[in-house]
Amino acid sequence: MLRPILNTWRDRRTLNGLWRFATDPGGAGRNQKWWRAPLPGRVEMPVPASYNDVLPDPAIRDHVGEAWYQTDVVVPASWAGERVVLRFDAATHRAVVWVDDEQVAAHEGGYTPFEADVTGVVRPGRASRITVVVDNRLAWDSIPPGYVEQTPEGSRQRYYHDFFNYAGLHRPVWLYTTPVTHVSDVTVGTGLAGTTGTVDYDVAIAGIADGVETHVVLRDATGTEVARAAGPSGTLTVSEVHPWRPGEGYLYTLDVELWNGGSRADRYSLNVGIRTVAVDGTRFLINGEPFHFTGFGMHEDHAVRGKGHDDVSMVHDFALLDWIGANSFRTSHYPYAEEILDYADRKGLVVIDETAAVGLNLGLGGGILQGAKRPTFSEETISDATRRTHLQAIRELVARDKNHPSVVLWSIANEPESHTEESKKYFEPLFAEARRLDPGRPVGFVNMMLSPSGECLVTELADVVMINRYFGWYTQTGDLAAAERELEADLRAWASRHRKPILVTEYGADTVAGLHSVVPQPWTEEYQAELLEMYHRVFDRVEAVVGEHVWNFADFATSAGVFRVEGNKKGVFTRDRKPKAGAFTLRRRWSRA
Ligand code: GCB
Repeated sequence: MLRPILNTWRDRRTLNGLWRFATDPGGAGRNQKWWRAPLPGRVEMPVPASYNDVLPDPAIRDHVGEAWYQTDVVVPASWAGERVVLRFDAATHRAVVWVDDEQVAAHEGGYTPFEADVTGVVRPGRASRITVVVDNRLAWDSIPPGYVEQTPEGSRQRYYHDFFNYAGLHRPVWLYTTPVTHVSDVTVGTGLAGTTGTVDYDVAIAGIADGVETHVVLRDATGTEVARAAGPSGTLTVSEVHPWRPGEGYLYTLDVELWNGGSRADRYSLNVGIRTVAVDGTRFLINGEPFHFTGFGMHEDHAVRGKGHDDVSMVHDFALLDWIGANSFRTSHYPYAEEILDYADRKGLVVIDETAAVGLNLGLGGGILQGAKRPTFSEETISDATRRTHLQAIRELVARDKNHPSVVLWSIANEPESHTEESKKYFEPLFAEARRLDPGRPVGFVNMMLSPSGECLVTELADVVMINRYFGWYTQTGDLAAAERELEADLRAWASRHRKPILVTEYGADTVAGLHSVVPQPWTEEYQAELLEMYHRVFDRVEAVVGEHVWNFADFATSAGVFRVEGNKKGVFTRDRKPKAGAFTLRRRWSRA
C-alpha cells in the first residue's frame, strides 16, 4: 500500500489537529447515528495521539468500547476531476468511517493503514464532515487478543500482553488525490552481484485507460539517472552500485510514470535501497556479510500522547540509538508508524518488523481467569477466527512494509504458546503465507523462556531463532552467577539443536532510575548494568548468537499490576529519555568499533 505523496500529479493534506471527541460507553452513537450531526459534548482531542492520557479523566483513560472523532474539511475546488482518497495511517484497534452520512470504510487492526476512495462522496469546493468511531476492545479473535469482563463497576479490558492498551487515531489522517488512471502499487526486490545491483520491479495500475504505458527511471542520490525501463514489470541493472548497508542508508529513487497519449498521467516516486538479506547456517547476512544485531525492543510510548506518532520524539530516539551504538531495533509488539521505517531507511538502521500478535499465551495468565487455566488454542480462546485476523495482519504488514530496505526480517508473533501440537498447527499456515507474500526476507517468531529449545515446536518453522530471556530477573532473581550458567546452557542447547542464527530479542531487568547499591540488588541501576554485562559475556562465548536486543529502549506504560512500578521499568532510558547506568554499559560495548 503506497503512502500519499506530493508532486505535480498528486496532492495531499493531513487532517491532523483537534477533532471533536466523545467516548461512548453505552454504545449510543451507532443507534443515534452520531455521524449525522456534530458529536455531543464539547471535548476536543488532538490527532494523532492516544486519547487515554490527554485529559486527566479516569473515564477516558480506562474507557472500554467505542470512541468517536469528528472533523470538518473543505475539499479544495482544484481537486475536481481527481480521484480523492481518505486515509488513516492507524486507528486502534478497529474503526468505521463516515463522510457526511455515508459509511466509506471499516477496518480491523490498530497498526496498519486503510483508506477509502471518496471521490463520489466529497464535493470539491464544499465542506464535508468526517466521523470515525474507534473501538479499543480486544477479543479472542482480535490481534492482539484479549477479553472484556463485565464487573459491577462496568466493563474491564483484560489482555495477556505487557503494555498499556492505548487507543485512538495514533497516526496522521490524510486526504489526498491521485489521477483517475494511477499507480496503485509498486513492489521492488533487489539483488547484488559484485559491483552490479539489480532492482526487480512490479507496478500495479488502477483505473486503466486504453494505451497507458509504464516507464520507470532509477536515479541515484544525486538525482542522476542510472537505469530505465518500460513496461509494468521488469529488472533494472545498476553498474557500480552503491548498496544500502547498515549504518549507511544510501537510497536510490524509483520514479514510476504512467504515460497516456504522449503525456505523463501519473508519477509515483519510491525510495529504493539496494541490498540483500540471507540466512546461511548460523550467520545472518546483509549484502553477503555477517551482521550482528545490536539494539533494542522498543515501544511507541510517550507521556501524554501514548502511542501517538511525533517526529520530534522519533528524531530524538534515533539520535539516542546512534549515541548508544545501536544498529537495529524490533518493532515490538506491533507495526510502527511508516515515518519511522522511512527514517530507518535513510539512517541505515536495521529493523525486525513485527505484527501485533502478542499475548497468544494463556499459560502465563491463568490466575486472572478466576483461577481456571484455559487452553491457549481452543474454540473459545485463540481459534481459527483469531488465525484469520492474524493472517490478515501479516498481509497488511507485508503490503505496507515490503519495500523498506531497513526491514530485514519479519516477526510474525511475540511469545505465543509454542510447545504444543496446536501451536504448531496454528503457525504453519502463517509462516507459509509470510513466505508466499515475501520470498525475499527471512521469517521468524519470538520464543518465550517457558518453551526451551527441546520443547518448542514452532522454531523449526522459522528461518532464525528469536528468544526472549530473563535469567537473573524472573528466574535466579538477584543471583547473576546462577543466571549466567543457565543462560549459557540455554543458548548452547538452541545452538546445537537448530543450527540457525540466534537473536536474543529481549534481555534485561526492571530498574528504577536513581536506585543504587554497592552489592547486586535487583531494581538498582548497578544491577541492570551488571546483568547486561553478564549476558554479553555469554553471548561472546556462543558463536551462533548474532543479535542482542535489550528489553527495553525506554520505560513504558503498562496496565496496573504488582509487578509494575508505574509501568515497565526495563528501559535503559527513562520514559522521558534520561540514561540509566546501563545505557553507558551498552554504549561502551556497542560503540567500540
Ligand atoms: C516479555 C515480553 C515483553 C514484556 C517483557 C517483560 O517477554 O515480550 O512484552 O514487557 O517480557 O518486561 O516482562
